[in-house]
Amino acid sequence: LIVETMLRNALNNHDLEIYYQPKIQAKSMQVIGAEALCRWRHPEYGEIPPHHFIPVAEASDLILPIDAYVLRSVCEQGARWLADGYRVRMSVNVSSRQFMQPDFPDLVRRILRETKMDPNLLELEITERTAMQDVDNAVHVLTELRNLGVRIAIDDFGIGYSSLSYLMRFPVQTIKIDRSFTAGIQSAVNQNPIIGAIISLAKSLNLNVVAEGVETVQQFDFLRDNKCDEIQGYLFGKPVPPTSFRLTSFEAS
Ligand code: G
Ligand code: G
Ligand code: MN
Ligand code: NA
Repeated sequence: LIVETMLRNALNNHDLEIYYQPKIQAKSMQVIGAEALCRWRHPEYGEIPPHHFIPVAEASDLILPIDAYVLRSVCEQGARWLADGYRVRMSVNVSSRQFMQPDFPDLVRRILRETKMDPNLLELEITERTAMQDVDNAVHVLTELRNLGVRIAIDDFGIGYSSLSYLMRFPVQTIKIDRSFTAGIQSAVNQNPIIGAIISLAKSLNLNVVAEGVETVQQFDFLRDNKCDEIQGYLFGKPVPPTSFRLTSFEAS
């Protein structure tokens, strides 16, 4: 309860900061997207990463104004970059609770209108678990969101193995392979067939595939050779404040 009160104050005082982590297109080595990840700037404890406070927020309704604040800030940033000539696809994590709100699509519509953000440049990341909680509802909500022109990514994909047959029902454009699979890649030669299988499944459904948690050149080479479209991870960049975000391309290896 104390943490909740402190977090509520942080939200009111704008002590929640949004960091951006680059997504690199494997083929061109261009930075084509950014995932927004929030940080709590605490006066005493410094930067608190989201896994310490998002679960607390998710256990209360506090996650709703937090997610709304993040969504609005990200759209403002995306519109600003676009005005400066940079088309960056902005990805935002949506909590299960927020996704289940009946007025969530309305909230997204309102924020897009008020920030003048290009809907095609906004991607909402929904975890596989959230999408699977109530499949019929998820199909309905995702369809409404798609009708606004935003993109949908299924985050942390691959851990809930039952979902493959449902994937075809969801109007999504992207899957993000869970970090645990990337961590299992030790060399450019395949030891774990699952990640290759996920990529080919996704490709056969015409989905864009992102691998997250890429930390080594070996992992990058394996993923690029296996036709993974986009790479995200410390190899290319940690989450950074928008002023430090690199908007151009990387040298091919
Ligand atoms: O950076 P870290 O590993 O601590 O992030 C942990 C989790 O916090 C990730 O699963 C990420 O999706 C989540 N997260 C980060 N920022 C946000 C946010 O703004 N809203 C929601 N709902 N989750 C977030
Ligand atoms: O669940 P979600 O995918 O939203 O979580 C993203 C989290 O993964 C963020 O907290 C981010 O800091 C973390 N992350 C991003 N890249 C890497 C990486 O290369 N290695 C590790 N260990 N974590 C990463
Ligand atoms: Mn995510
Ligand atoms: Na993820």
